[in-house]
Amino acid sequence: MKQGNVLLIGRPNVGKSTFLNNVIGQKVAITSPKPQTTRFAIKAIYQNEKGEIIFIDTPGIMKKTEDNLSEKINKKTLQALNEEVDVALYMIDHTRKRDFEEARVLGLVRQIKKPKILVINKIDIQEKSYLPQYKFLEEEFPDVFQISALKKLHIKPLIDRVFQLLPEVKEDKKTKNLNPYPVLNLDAKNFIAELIREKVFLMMGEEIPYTTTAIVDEISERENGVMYIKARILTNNERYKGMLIGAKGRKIKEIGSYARKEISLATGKKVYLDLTVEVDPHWVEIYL
Ligand SMILES: Nc1nc2c(ncn2[C@@H]2O[C@H](COP(=O)(O)OP(=O)(O)OP(=O)(O)O)[C@@H](O)[C@H]2O)c(=O)[nH]1
Ligand SMILES: [Mg+2]
Repeated sequence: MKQGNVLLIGRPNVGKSTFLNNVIGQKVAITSPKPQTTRFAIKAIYQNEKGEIIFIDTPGIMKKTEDNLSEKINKKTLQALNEEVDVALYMIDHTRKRDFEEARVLGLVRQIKKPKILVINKIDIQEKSYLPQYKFLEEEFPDVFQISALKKLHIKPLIDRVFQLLPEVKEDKKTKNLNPYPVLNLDAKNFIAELIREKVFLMMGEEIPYTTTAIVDEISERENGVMYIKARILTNNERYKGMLIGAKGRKIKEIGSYARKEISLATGKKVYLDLTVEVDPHWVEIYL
């Protein structure tokens, strides 16, 4: 069988995590239209009759910025590049112009001395395209695939090609995944915290997600079979806390209810989510 590590790399928002989820067939990485939704490398396993792929989804590399959050997140991607990689998927979004950020990612991709595939994502969008700006890349990358991660278009030929490029290993090397889900490097608490953070990314305006993180303190099963989860959203100042709570606590209720429904669906259990908002100006240093 074939087996290996496949790195997903690209600018923020190109659709790396959407691709991962749709290949695996369930949500393993959170997604949103906001940049650097992914904050650390996520490893998830995909298996079929040909073998197995350990995908490493990374945070999109951002332009150098002053705040230490994005620098810290960028570092996580740089670390992932130093891990053992058998194939790299360099994903681009043809609906966005090529720019300095893209050049920076390309520079990193060039340092990877392993087979690489250029993946042009979002081909379901036709109206707005800068594809000619990316044409020159086709000389550098022998393998080019145009896909739609969201609409699941042309994914199979890409996966087939990945398997061709992966090394052959003996059947007994098969990964024994003890997790109940395909994510290899997140436990239940961290996974649920990610789902909560996704709702903050989806339901709050531009700046707030970057000032927040989510922490799950407790998961326990109550006698009546209800899964009790105690979680906190941390933000770095009082003003954001107020916005997260909303008038009469409406916003936090909305975030909680949306998160609870998804956790319930994912676990097949009734969920009680005790969600609060706290100010912690040092969460980046502590939790990332
Ligand atoms: N139309 C369209 N939208 C897509 C496609 N793939 C992803 N998106 C959207 O693009 C946005 C970003 O997707 P993500 O999967 O979070 O992107 P990412 O590359 O993981 O981003 P970071 O984690 O921030 O680096 C989301 O709103 C997705 O729904 C696609 O094939 N077509
Ligand atoms: Mg992502």
